[in-house]
Amino acid sequence: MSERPLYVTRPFLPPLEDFLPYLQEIWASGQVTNGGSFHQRLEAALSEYLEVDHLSLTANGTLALMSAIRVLDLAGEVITTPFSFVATSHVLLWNGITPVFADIDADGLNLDPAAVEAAITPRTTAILPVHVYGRPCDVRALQDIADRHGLRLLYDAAHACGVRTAGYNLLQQGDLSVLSLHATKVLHTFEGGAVVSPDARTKRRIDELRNFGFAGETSVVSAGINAKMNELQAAFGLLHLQHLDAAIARRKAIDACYRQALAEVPGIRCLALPDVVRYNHGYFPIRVDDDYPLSRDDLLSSLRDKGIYARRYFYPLICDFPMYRGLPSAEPGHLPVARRVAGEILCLPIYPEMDDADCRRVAGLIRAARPPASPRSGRRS
Ligand code: T4K
Repeated sequence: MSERPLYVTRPFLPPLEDFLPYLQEIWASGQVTNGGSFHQRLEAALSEYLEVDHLSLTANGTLALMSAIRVLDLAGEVITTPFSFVATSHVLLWNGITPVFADIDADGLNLDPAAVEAAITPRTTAILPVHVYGRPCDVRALQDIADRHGLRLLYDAAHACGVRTAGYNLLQQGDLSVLSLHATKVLHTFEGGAVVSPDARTKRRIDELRNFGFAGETSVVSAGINAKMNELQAAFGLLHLQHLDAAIARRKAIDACYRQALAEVPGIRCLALPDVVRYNHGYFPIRVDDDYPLSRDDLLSSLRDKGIYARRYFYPLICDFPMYRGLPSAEPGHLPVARRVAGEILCLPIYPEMDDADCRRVAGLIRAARPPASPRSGRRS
């Protein structure tokens, strides 16, 4: 009997009948988008869940970042990480801003504050760090740098929904934080995003920007965009939110299962769990180093041959894509840690629908790998 394929993630989908009452309510109301009742309810419920006061839902995380950049009035150069999904830098280019790539730290895999400070020039207006895999950046060091140099600090918290930190709220760091609620995220609305603002005034400006800049029926106060979340998405988010804690608990169990099963495998390193009150276990990255019998890419291929679709989040580095390659900060040799990590990283399947047998199957295949008969392929320097 062939075993079921496993993907790096699968969107949470409750039984369809659970969603039908929400659809019926939308149909009955006739309001399908533009700030309807589900939109308002999800904004309130998600704010409460995340313990933030000023949250704006958006159509996706990318438009949330675009809106945040506009509200902060960023220009010139913005220092960011090359080890992220490409949207993190694309939003800078779309706003006419030059991304300046700084290296990451080898353990946290987030922007290294020392590298950020070294990258500051007179044209720098902001820092755009990412809490990669929901692992918190060194928020204190980054805030200190921002304060000393008069820079804005915009967090790409696309992966950080549901992460709880001790003594501070991760989503209320810096000037603004942005979430993604894409289907691949721990909480999703098919496509979706959110901006967490520090105060009501900033939230109002984000709300205006996501709605073409309208401040009233006949008043347009900014050159806004259409970044609104519709009622179907918002209703789904409201339903998903009810299952989120259980889903994160299940993810945690899969994480523990992998750690145990991979503990003794030479050349495979699980990242240390971040120092947080609750992690969201949105990803399960491993690092594949030279002590492993296969290159990272050969391991990826051998898993795919068995129907296990792990992913190289994040390879290639953003700075290696053609639209960034020519930047001085993208030069080979400038980002040694990020480059090494991007060559070793592999994200294994993790999602609530998986059971322990799925996890042990993946780990078993990784443990059982033997060196190929022919010379290695795919190993990055
Ligand atoms: N900043 C960061 C740090 C981000 O990671 C992202 C997005 C953003 C900003 C931008 O936020 P959004 O504008 O997207 O809200 C995925 C997602 O499309 C993207 O949202 C995410 N980061 C990125 C890390 O991953 P792909 O190209 O890897 O997705 P895809 O379609 O290959 O899906 C991965 C796997 O998930 C598939 O192999 C199977 C499974 N899957 C996916 C979808 C969409 C399903 O089973 N069902 C589905 O409907 O980018």
